[in-house]
Amino acid sequence: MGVVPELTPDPAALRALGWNDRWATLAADRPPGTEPARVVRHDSVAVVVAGAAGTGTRPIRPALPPLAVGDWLLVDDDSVVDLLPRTSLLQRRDPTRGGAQLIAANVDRVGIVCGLDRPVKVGRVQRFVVQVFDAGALPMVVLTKSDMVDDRTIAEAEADIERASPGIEMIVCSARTQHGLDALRRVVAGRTVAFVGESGAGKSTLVNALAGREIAATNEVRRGDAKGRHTTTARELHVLPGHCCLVDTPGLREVGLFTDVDTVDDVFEDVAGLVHDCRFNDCSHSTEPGCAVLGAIEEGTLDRDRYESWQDLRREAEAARPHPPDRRRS
Ligand SMILES: Nc1nc2c(ncn2[C@@H]2O[C@H](COP(=O)(O)OP(=O)(O)OP(=O)(O)O)[C@@H](O)[C@H]2O)c(=O)[nH]1
Ligand SMILES: [Zn+2]
Repeated sequence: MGVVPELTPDPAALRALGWNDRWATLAADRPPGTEPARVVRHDSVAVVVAGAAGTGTRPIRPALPPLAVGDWLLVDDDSVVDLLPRTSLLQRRDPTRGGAQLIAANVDRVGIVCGLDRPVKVGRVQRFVVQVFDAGALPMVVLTKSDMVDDRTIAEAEADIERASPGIEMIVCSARTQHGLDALRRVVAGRTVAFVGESGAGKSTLVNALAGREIAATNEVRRGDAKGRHTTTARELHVLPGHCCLVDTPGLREVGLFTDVDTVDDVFEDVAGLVHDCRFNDCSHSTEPGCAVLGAIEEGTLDRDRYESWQDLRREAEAARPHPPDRRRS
């Protein structure tokens, strides 16, 4: 169905897509003949948009800034006319060309999905946390497939994540047994939430479990190495009951940072805050006397691995050379 103005627009359909007063205000003075619609699917040449009158496909125009799933647009019968200013933008460093690759726009929360059937990679979680803060959204870790492991494995995974990313919200769940899904439902209700994580982590299965029906494609993990097969190939926004929009993303092999050093320091505030107490301004935190970082590691109040992650991610953020912060969101 096309987004055709002759049809009676259904305001409830817009609200189910995450429409609220903010968007209504931004779209109030729209050009005649245009309608608001949200990007629910993106492939490289076209977007599928959903609005009050249904869904339709629109080609991507080079004159517009790059679009992402979750964007709110003004569209007419055959083209995208305008992009409404975003509340958040999740991106990563493009692994082949450098620069930014857009993952999802206007997301409130990002669930970093980890399958408990494989070792939790805390460094990956830390990267995602930085990138989610950069986006202007709130991160949480979703430990899924709890039915496949014992309680001790779960407790160890939680402790590892807490040590690497203190204070991060965690939800343990299983799409198979439904354990923890009510807690997850409460968090996603009324929000736009993106699931990110490696292939085979269980993102699409979670989307289906939350929806109560098969809306996202899933696939068996390869036997032997617990690796996924990259079943999800396009980023897609699914509309669920309870005014929740879920963005399922293809498994990412790499999560190169596309952010600035200040964002890394904000996320690692417990480490970054210490350096002001070092005796020397140019302290390298390796051998200097009166080094607050080394002191904290010695006292056991700072985890050495977390300190090293902070340094690595800072270096990477510096090298990525993103736009200045005021131009990050369009
Ligand atoms: N036992 C169990 N298996 C699960 C659970 N969730 C997912 N799986 C299985 O894990 C495999 C991968 O799940 P998917 O949901 O396709 O993983 P994905 O993260 O979407 O993978 P990509 O689309 O490749 O990024 C499938 O065989 C699922 O059946 C769970 O809670 N318990
Ligand atoms: Zn120092």
